[in-house]
Amino acid sequence: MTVMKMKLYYAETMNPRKACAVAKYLNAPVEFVRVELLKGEHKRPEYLAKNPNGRVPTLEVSDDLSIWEADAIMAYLARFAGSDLLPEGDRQVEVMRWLSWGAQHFTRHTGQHYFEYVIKPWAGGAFGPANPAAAEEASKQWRPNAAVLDEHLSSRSYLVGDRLTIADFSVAVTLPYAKKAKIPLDEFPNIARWHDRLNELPAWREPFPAPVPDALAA
Ligand SMILES: N[C@@H](CCC(=O)N[C@@H](CS)C(=O)NCC(=O)O)C(=O)O
Repeated sequence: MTVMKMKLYYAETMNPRKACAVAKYLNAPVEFVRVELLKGEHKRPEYLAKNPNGRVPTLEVSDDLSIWEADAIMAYLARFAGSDLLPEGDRQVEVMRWLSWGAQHFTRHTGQHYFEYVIKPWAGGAFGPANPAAAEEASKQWRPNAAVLDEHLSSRSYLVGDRLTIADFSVAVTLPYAKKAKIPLDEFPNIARWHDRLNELPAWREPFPAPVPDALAA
């Protein structure tokens, strides 16, 4: 195995945002490598060898270890740093619960808004025009789930044990885009307050190492 500096392959989109924010928050020893999605760099054989899904982010740890899935990359970076962003014991189980819930019940729907109002305009017609009906349907599915999170946050500052963890970085990932993506965040004041608190972190506000193209800006 060749020892090398870890490389974090990213684009300025929502899933890499999690990995970049945690890398920046932890001041992790990674080299950021920008992947140009509109040029299809993520579908080239050399990239597919690191991540057969052809998606970003990917963390290349060594010649024979590449980690894909943003949540797993955050967990790896937290463990690497010995950080409480990934706590031990029961709190780790709680983190896993929120990661799973976020993917299945929260970001699944807010991600539809992000796709309609951020990704489609950015992709310049490759996915067609924004579909407001699809976003409205996503909001409908999202509201009962958002109500669960809003209630959870009514007596807490963060999702788990009242300390910042990777669960916060994960579940909140679409919220920087709430206005642009027309996510009805105003209906859930505790979620909005929680996100305001995350916005106090420079690593959350500006997770990417280079300027973000206007179309992808939060
Ligand atoms: N579940 C994956 C999703 C990764 C993902 O879909 N990334 C998007 C950018 S946000 C991507 O690479 N899209 C390009 C494609 O699917 O071709 C993760 O959490 O890392």
